[in-house]
Amino acid sequence: MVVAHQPSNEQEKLRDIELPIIDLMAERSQVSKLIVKASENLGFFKVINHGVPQHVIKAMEDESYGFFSKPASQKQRAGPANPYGYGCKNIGFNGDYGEVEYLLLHTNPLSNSTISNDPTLFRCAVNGYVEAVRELACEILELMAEGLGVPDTSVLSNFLRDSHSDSLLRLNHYPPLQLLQLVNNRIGFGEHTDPQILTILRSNDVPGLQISPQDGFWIPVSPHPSTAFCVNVGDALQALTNGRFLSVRHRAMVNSCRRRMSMAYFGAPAPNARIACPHKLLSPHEPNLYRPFTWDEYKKATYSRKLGDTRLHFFRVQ
Ligand code: GA4
Repeated sequence: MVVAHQPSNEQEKLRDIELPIIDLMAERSQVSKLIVKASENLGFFKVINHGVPQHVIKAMEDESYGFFSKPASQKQRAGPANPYGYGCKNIGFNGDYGEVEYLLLHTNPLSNSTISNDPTLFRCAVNGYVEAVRELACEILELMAEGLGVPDTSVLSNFLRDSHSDSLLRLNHYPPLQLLQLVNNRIGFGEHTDPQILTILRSNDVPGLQISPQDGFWIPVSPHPSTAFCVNVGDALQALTNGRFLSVRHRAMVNSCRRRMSMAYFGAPAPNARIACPHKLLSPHEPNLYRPFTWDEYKKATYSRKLGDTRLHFFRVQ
C-alpha cells in the first residue's frame, strides 16, 4: 500500500506533473531537442531504451539489497562515510540528518573489500554497473552538446571519461514508513542540489523522490516506468551551460510502507578539471554568469556547507 505524500510544512504544495520520458532509441536530433528542453525547464527527465542491460542492473541491485540486509555491525565495517564508506542517518560533515542508510563508493577505482562476503562478486557488479551508467551519462551529455549546438560534442562527456574523474556511486536504503510513524520524521534525504555534472538514478518501485523547480512547490516523481533511469542536471552542468540548464533542488521522503532502495551515479570532473562555459554558449547579450573554477574548488565549497545550502552563487561573476 502506498500512503499519500505528506508535506512536512503547511506552506508546501505538491503538484502532479509527470517528468518527460525520453526514448533514447528515437530519432537522434529529436532526442537531443527533448533532452535540452527538459534540462532547461525542470532539470530532470527519465530515459527509456537506454542500453544498460537488465542483468547488469539486477546484479547491482542484488548486491545492494544483500549489503543493506546485513547486521549493523557488519555494515559498519565498510564505514564511516568519510567521505567513502557506510553511513547511517548522518549525512555529510555538518550535522545533516535523514532517515536513510547508505554506501558511498568512489568509482575510480573501487578498493573497499570489507563490503561483501564475496568481494570479487561485489566488485564485478559495481564495476559492470558503473561502466554501463557512465556510458549512458556520456551519451546523454553528447546529446545535450549536440542540442545546444556546441561544435565539440564531447566537451561535456570528456569530463566523465577522464581517468581521474571524481565520479561516485551512492546506494541508498530508506526504511518503510511504519517504523517512522512514531517519530514523525519522514525526510529520508533532505533537499539539496547535486554538485556534480549529471546524476543517473535508478530506484526500486517505491516512491519517495520529489523535485522543487519552484520555491514552495514539490513534484513527486513516480518510480515508473520501472525500466527507466531518472536523470538530473547537477550544479557543474548548470555552470557549464551558463545557467541554461537547471540544477534543481530535490529530496527523498519516506512515504511508503515498503522500503525504498536507490542507486545514484554522480558523474563528476577530475579534481583539477576547469569548469568554464564553452564560447559557443556565450554572447555579448549572454555574458559569463560564473567565473571559471576547478572541481576541487567547488567540492571544497560543497563539503564545507550544509546539505540544503546553495553554493553556485558564490561562483557568480559580480
Ligand atoms: C549531495 C549529492 C551526493 O549524494 C553527495 C552528497 C554529499 C555526502 O553525502 O557526503 C553531501 C551533499 C551531496 C551536498 C553537500 C554536502 C556533501 C553531504 C553534504 C552535506 C555524495 C555529494 O556529492 O554532495
